[in-house]
Amino acid sequence: MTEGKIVKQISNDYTVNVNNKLYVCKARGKFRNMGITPLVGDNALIDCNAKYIIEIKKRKNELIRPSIANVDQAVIVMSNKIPEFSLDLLDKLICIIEYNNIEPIIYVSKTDLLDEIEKNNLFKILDYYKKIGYRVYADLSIKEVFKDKVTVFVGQSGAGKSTLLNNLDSTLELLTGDVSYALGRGKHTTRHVELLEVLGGLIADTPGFSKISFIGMTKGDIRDNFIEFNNYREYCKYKDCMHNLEDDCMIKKEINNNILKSRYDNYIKFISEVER
Ligand SMILES: Nc1nc2c(ncn2[C@@H]2O[C@H](COP(=O)(O)OP(=O)(O)OP(=O)(O)O)[C@@H](O)[C@H]2O)c(=O)[nH]1
Ligand SMILES: [Mg+2]
Ligand SMILES: [Zn+2]
Repeated sequence: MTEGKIVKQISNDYTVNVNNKLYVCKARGKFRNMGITPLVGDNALIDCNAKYIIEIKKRKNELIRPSIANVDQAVIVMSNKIPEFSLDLLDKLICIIEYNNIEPIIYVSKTDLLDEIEKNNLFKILDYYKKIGYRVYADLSIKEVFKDKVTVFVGQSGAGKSTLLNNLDSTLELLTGDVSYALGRGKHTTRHVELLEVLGGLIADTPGFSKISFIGMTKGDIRDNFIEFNNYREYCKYKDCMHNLEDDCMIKKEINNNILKSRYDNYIKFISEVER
C-alpha cells in the first residue's frame, strides 16, 4: 500500500499521483457503503497492483460543485464583460469560500475590454476588497500566489479560468470556449475537475459552476463570513446582532463609510435567501 493524491476523476476512474507516477484506480465498494465518495484532492492509500483505492485520509475541507477536497485557496475569476461583472456573485463566492476555511483570492479577467472610465470605477470597488484584506489581481502578477498551495479556480462559465491557466503555463493547452454571446454566458468548456502542476503548486481548473449555494450554512454563518463586519460588531447594541432590523447597529452606521453599500445589501439578500 502506498499513499498518493487523487488528481483527476472521470466517472469511476480516479487518477492517483504517487511520487509522480500516475495510477488509474477504482474505488473499493466499501466506500459506497460508508457514504464516502473519493474526491479530487484526496490523499489516499492505494494498492498499486490491483489498482484500488483502499483508504481516504481525513480531509481538511471539501467543496461541492466543484467537488474537490483539501483546498488551501480559491482564485475567484470574475469577468468584466461577457459574462458581466457581478458583485452579487463575488460576495456569494467569497462568503462560501471563507466558510469552508479556504482563502479567497480575486482575479479580474478581460480588463482589456474596458475603457479608462470603466477601469477606474472597477478598481475603486476592488480597492475596497483589498482594504478589507483580500488579495486582488488583474494581471499575471498573480503568479506569485501558487507555490506549495492547492488552489481551485472558481467562477462562471466563460469567465476565463482556463485561459488564465494557459497564460500561467503555456504547456497546459487547456480547451477554452467561446462565450455564447446571445446568452452572455459560457457553455462549460471544461468538463471535469483535475489538479494540474503549475508554478510549484497544484491548481484545479473547474467547469464554471452556476449552482453554487449556501448549503449547510446558517444566517449566522453568513454574517460571520462577511469578514469586515467583525471589526465593528462589538459596537452593536446586541451581542448577537444580525445587523438587520436591530437598532443601534454599528454595521448599519458604517454603510457608505467603512462598509461598502453593495456588500451590506448582498448580505441582507443572502440571509433572506437562507431563511427561505
Ligand atoms: N478579451 C478577453 N477575452 C478573454 C480573456 N480571458 C478569457 N477570454 C475569453 O473568454 C472565453 C471563455 O474563456 P475560458 O477560459 O474558456 O472560460 P472558463 O472560465 O474556463 O469557462 P468554463 O470552462 O466554461 O467554465 C474565451 O473565448 C476566451 O478567449 C481576457 O482576459 N480578455
Ligand atoms: Mg474552462
Ligand atoms: Zn449590528
